[in-house]
Amino acid sequence: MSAITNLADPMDSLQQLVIDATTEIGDAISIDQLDAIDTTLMGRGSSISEARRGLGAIKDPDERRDTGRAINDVANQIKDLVTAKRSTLVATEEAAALAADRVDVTLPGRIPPRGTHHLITQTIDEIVDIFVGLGYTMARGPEAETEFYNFTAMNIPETHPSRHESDTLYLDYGEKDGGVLLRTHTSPMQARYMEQHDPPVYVVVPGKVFRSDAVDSTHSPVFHQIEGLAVDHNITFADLKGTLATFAREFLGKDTKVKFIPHYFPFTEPSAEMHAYSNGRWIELLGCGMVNPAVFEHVGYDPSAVTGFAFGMGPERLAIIRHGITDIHGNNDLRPLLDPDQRILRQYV
Ligand code: YSA
Repeated sequence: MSAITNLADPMDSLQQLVIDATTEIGDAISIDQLDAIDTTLMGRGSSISEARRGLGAIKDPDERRDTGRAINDVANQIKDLVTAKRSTLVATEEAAALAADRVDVTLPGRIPPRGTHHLITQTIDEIVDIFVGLGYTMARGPEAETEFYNFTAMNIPETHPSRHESDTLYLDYGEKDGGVLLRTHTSPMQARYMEQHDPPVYVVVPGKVFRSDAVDSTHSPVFHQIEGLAVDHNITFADLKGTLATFAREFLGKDTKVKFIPHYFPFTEPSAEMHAYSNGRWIELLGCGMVNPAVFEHVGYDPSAVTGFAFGMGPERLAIIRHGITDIHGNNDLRPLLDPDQRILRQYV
């Protein structure tokens, strides 16, 4: 840039300043750069302000006035050039920001991954469907249950070991009906349902249950049961066996071998367990029996007018048999069902 005071003719140097400033301002590529040029051209140490300071040294008043006017003209020209360039740069920078933020509304949307029911839920739904097909309805009950319904109404004596804290998880909700606990089976819903409904009753009740069980290949401390209850006139043990064997063949395949072995439950008499043959061994699927008349009395049914059977099955065990879920040695194992690993779960969508 020319220094006006260094040139012999100040008018020439003002002309040169405009030429140089026009090029410099025209070449600016950002507002920051333009601000810096503006300061150099018009600021305190600039040629323009130096020239203004030098005006006092011009003795001739006409020459001083003409030089002063010429300096002001040049200053105004530079100001106009900076203003024009600034609006061009603002428009360019805005256009660039808009282009960077542009949303392409024609792009295809991102499809969120689709969830599915866990295999245990699928198993429960399928089992309930089979019983609905046999004429049963479905009900649900509370997971936090009273000691009365979980044990007493099911004819389980005060001294029974399953009432101990080593087997049952008690909740700290006061002493109502003997105390509150996490239900250890779905059987309390037998009593709750019969209190609310007159016979005949054909109902299944799926739900979560809790026990102080250690995890192993067939046990989990939190698992599911599906309770079944049929109460009518003249229901016999043959009805129980026929219903449960039909269910097993429907769910596990028509060649499924099942066996009933005697067992003891305080709420059924006689009682049995049904086992299924799978993978070279028998595996217990459910407990069952003819409803004990003492249970009918607890709920206000006349034990001389009705009979019934009941069962409680474990869907986790049914799922591992049905889908061949095993440990690395090939033995049925429910632990993979408790694992949130997507690589396992995705196999059962
Ligand atoms: C029996 C007679 C009836 O008239 C009605 C219901 C019953 C079943 C009884 N309430 C009961 O809970 N029996 S049980 O302790 O043997 O459990 C029933 C089924 O739940 C078992 O056959 C098994 O399939 C499953 N099970 C039990 N403990 C388990 C389990 N599944 C996974 N983890 C556990 N810890």
